[in-house]
Parts: sequence; C-alpha cells; structure tokens
Amino acid sequence: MKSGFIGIVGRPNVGKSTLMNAMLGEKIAITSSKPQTTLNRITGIYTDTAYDDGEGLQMVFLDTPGIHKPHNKLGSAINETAVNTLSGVDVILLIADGTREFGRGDSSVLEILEKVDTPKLLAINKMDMMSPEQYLDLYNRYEKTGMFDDIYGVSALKGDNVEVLRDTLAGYMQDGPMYYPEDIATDHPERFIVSEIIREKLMNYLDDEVPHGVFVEIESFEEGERLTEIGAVIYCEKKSHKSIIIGKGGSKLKGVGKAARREIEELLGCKVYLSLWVKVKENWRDSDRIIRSWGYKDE
Ligand SMILES: Nc1nc2c(ncn2[C@@H]2O[C@H](COP(=O)(O)OP(=O)(O)OP(=O)(O)O)[C@@H](O)[C@H]2O)c(=O)[nH]1
Ligand SMILES: [Mg+2]
Repeated sequence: MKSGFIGIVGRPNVGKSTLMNAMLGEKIAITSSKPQTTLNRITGIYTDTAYDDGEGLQMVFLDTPGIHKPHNKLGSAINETAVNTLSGVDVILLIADGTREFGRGDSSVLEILEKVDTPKLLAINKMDMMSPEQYLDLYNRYEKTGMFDDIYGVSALKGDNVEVLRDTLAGYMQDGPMYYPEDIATDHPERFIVSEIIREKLMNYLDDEVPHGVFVEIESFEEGERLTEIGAVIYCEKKSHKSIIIGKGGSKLKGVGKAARREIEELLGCKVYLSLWVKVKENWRDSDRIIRSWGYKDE
C-alpha cells in the first residue's frame, strides 16, 4: 500500500479547495468567490484499491486556509493552521492564481515554504482564464526559485490537467498503512460538514464585509426515520449585519436556508428540516476564547 499526506497551501481565493475537490472527484471543502472561505484544515481522502496491480493507494489531502496578512485574531489563527500543515506532510502542493500577477503576498508564501524541507509541487490554477504569456511569466518567476520539483498549469474548475497532477502527487506516497477506511472521503463529522454548507451559502449570498464575520453553530441534529431535523445558529458581528443576513421579510435567510437544505439532503440522503437563527456576537473574530472554542485555533 502506498499512502501519505499532501498539504495544499497558497494565498486566499486561488482555488485550493476547488482543486482538492476536483482531485477527489467529490465536493468536500466549501468554495466561494470571496477570500478566506476555508477556516479550518479540511481533510479529503482519495483511495484507489486497484492502484498498481492491486497494491493500493491512499492519498490524504489537507486543504488549508489562504495565507494572508491578518487583520484580526481569527486571521492569525487560520494562517497558523496553514503554516502548521507544512510540517508532517509527504509533499506540499502550492497553488497560485494564474490570473493574478506575482506580488508581495506570493513572495511571503515562498519565504515560508523555503524554510520547509519537504518536496514541493506548484499548480498554476485558473488556466481557463489566462493567456499563454501570463502563464509563461508566472512559470518563469516560480521556476527560477528552484524550489519546485515540477510545475503544472491546471484548471480546477474545468478539470484540465487535474488527473495528471493527482497522478504525479501519487508518486510521492510511500509504503504505509491505510489511514482511513476505503469508503470515506473525509474524517470530519457530518455536523461540521453541514455547518460548512450553510456557511458556504452565506458566503455566496452576502456581499462584502458581512460573510467573513459569520460563524455557524449546529445546535440540534435529530435523525428520524424519514426526516432529519437540524437547528443552526448563524453568528455575525453586528446588529446591522443581522438585518442584512435576514433580508427584507426574511428573504435572504430563506434563500440561504433553501440552498443549504438541498445540499444537506444530498449529503445525508434523506429529507431535512432546517431551522436557522441569527445572533450577534460582537467582534468575535478578535476573541481568543471564541476562536478557540469554535475550533479555529490549531492545537
Ligand atoms: N476560472 C476559474 N475559476 C476558478 C478555478 N478554480 C477555482 N476558481 C474560482 O476561484 C474562487 C476561489 O476558489 P476556492 O477554491 O474557494 O479558493 P481557495 O483557495 O480555497 O480560497 P480560500 O479558502 O479563501 O483560501 C471560486 O470562485 C472558484 O470557483 C479555475 O480553475 N478557473
Ligand atoms: Mg478554500
């Protein structure tokens, strides 16, 4: 059996979670067009028992929050989660956004990676949106660092080159145990995935500064024979945000609830009754106690 861990890192919004999902062939991590969507380390497990004439393969992907200049304690905590993931993996996959020019943020990420003595691959993502010149510029910029075993241009969204990249990563797996049962794609509890789905819909439905201050807590989860009843609280940072989330006559919250319910029903394979409440917890992103109790502190 070949197995091992792959740390997926990069700046916010470059497509780390989208690419992990594409390599898994299944949606595990939530994604959105806004930065700082991923707030925890998200495990995605790819198992192929037929690999190499039945020897078997298990790749454990660790998707991480985007590395950025933090503006609050939550930002520092999620940066730490990403950086901590770099130690203890068999290979690091750095993802860069091919539609953006190389900047200071990219240099800082390279400075962090330079200190880690683990094989590294680079995926320049969003190939579907970039010109060959843009690709070449970035390719050369990264190539001359000499840090990467290989550089791939991919489109996580369209699936271009994703399998080739996954096959290359498989080559870094070592003789080892099967860490997880072959039929599971993540080790996160269903409750967590459910809270993430709700947060994803909030990220998608809300504008600007509101979605980043949003946290979802599952208060009740009762599985019945034909119906699962779920109650969740959405915490936001300000009273004014609460009214934005609820929307005129509750319209926004209804939309979020409907979209989330559909996806949760698919995940659980049964009918779901979802109740959502909105509460205010001022400046929670600067509260160590809350960040720790909500599991955003990497310990
Ligand atoms: N055009 C295009 N868009 C992409 C591609 N991959 C991802 N995206 C989009 O880029 C945005 C960010 O994707 P995510 O996967 O959430 O990015 P991330 O790096 O995980 O972001 P954080 O979790 O915030 O660090 C989403 O709107 C994706 O649909 C791609 O190959 N092409
Ligand atoms: Mg992400």
